[in-house]
Amino acid sequence: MPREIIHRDVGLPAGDDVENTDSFRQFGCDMPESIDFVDDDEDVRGLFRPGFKFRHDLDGEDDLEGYGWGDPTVLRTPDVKPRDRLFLREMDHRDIFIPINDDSGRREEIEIWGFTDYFGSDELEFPNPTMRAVQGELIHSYHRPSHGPHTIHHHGIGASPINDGVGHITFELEGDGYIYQFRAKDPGTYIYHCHRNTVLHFELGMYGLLIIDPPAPPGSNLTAPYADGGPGYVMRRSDPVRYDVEGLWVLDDFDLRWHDDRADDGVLNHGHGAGIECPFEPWHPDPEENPHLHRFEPNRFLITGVIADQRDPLITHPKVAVDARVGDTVLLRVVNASYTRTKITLPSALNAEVISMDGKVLGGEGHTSYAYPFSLSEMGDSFELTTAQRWDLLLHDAPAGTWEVEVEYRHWISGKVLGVARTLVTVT
Ligand SMILES: [Cu+2]
Repeated sequence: MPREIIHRDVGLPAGDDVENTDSFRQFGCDMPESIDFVDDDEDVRGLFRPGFKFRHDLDGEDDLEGYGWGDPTVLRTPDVKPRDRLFLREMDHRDIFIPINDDSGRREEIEIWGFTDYFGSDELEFPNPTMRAVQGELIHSYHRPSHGPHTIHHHGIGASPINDGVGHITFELEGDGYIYQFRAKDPGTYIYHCHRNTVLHFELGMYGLLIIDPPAPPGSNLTAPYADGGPGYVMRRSDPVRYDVEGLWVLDDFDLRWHDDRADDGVLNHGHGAGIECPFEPWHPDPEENPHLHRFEPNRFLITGVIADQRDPLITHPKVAVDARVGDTVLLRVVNASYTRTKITLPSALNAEVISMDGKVLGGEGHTSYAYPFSLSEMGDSFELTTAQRWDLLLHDAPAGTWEVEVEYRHWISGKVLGVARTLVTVT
């Protein structure tokens, strides 16, 4: 039976042209890229109208030149408005050292792709630097790609299609990139991630937290956006609640074969072929070594960029473990950035309350008639998150103790436990 060729493979370079074949492996899919829209020819593709594709030199955005980006030419953001806040993210990929369990220096070198913050550190951080905005702000999120096209999808934000950054639906960014524009409408926990060849780029680390904070109430000594880790305000129903400590728990898993693109016998190891036996790339002779993207067998399990050693999966690294004082209000933002179903179990003594899901406040605006915060004890103190789901939980009046939280990473179909991570909420 002839093998089915999926649409994205049509029109790609064929034959044994090494350069083209490598290009396909790295970046290959036949999607419009933003550079296509600023070419001089008149052929406008897809959903864009003629006249849309002009180069522009960032009308009203010329301060970007001051960031050392030369004379950037980017695809015009339609209906561009004065922004309240700007994020700049550049693509980078490096082997970086991922800590194991704690900050004692034990670590593993792993190739990561990600976004660096132009205003922040030159180091590639994993997860990538948090974007933090204030409810109601008009956001410009400028992505400049490199090493091939990428996008930023601000997951859960509900941007207009052209600002949604879903490569296969709209376009992917080349050249100097694009300024995504959206309104930070609903306070809550989100993620941003690359949406080109998504399964691979997301796995390789192209994501970070996106948090929309409610403004502080009048008279408060805090100003939104709040610092990662707290203190700050979070919406509970229609009211801002002050929290003292914020835990950011981003659950992830790695199949290390996917993170290895170093050529050994001249064949790239990981699966830019996207799980298909394509005509442009010979199947690796050893399928164990070259899983492509149809096989994901995670062998590293992480919380917020720290590996849980499976022989002793307790993570005490300060990026992950939460320290609070008796009586504090603790906000936990839990995000599943893995490809497993994660099951999170909290000690019942913490009496966690679920206040928000996927950037929607339970009982908040638009949800007042049917949704409300609830105690996690009603669910046996456990909950499951599938990929990209987020729950926010409050611990009111945290009781003294050293409380162990457990995460099981369960196979997305069978539910079999593939890995475990634990961390601590310590209240003194
Ligand atoms: Cu990407």
